Amino acid sequence: MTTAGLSVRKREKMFARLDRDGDGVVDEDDVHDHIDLLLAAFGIAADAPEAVRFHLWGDQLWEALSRAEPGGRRLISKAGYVHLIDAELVDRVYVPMNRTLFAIADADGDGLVTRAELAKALGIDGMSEPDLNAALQRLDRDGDGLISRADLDQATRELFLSDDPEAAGNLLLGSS
Ligand SMILES: [Ca+2]
Ligand SMILES: [Ca+2]
Ligand SMILES: [Ca+2]
Repeated sequence: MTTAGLSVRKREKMFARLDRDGDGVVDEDDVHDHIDLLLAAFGIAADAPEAVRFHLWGDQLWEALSRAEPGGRRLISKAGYVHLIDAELVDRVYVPMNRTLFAIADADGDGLVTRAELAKALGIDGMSEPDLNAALQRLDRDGDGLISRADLDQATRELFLSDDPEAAGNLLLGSS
């Protein structure tokens, strides 16, 4: 089953998070302020290699979004953001960002994380225990209790692109 417009509503939510100063448009400072907030939430030092990479993805996101805005305005509207997010941009920017969070959680580097590690990495450990268990069961597609990088890649794509209300990727939005 799909719900028409669900992916639009999820993108609007992501836009609201990006608009750090809440003025209804996203500018370059919003993008990098948003990344600083993520880095702080995940305890990544501002001068760590991961932090530098996150800001490079911020630059790419900004470039992709701002180039397409009519009239050369260096501001992104909500409608512009919703329209411009596509599979290519998700794979270029959001999938590698989430892979980096995954790699931080995957301390032994075997490409698998436990549910608890993943919850921490995605900042959804504030969810209630039953919600969290249900969420992670959906992310863990083969049910072995571990989440693979491929599970997370798929969930990241679903977050932006899927209209399925049951898609595991919807969980990455968290409960807020
Ligand atoms: Ca703004
Ligand atoms: Ca591991
Ligand atoms: Ca699994």
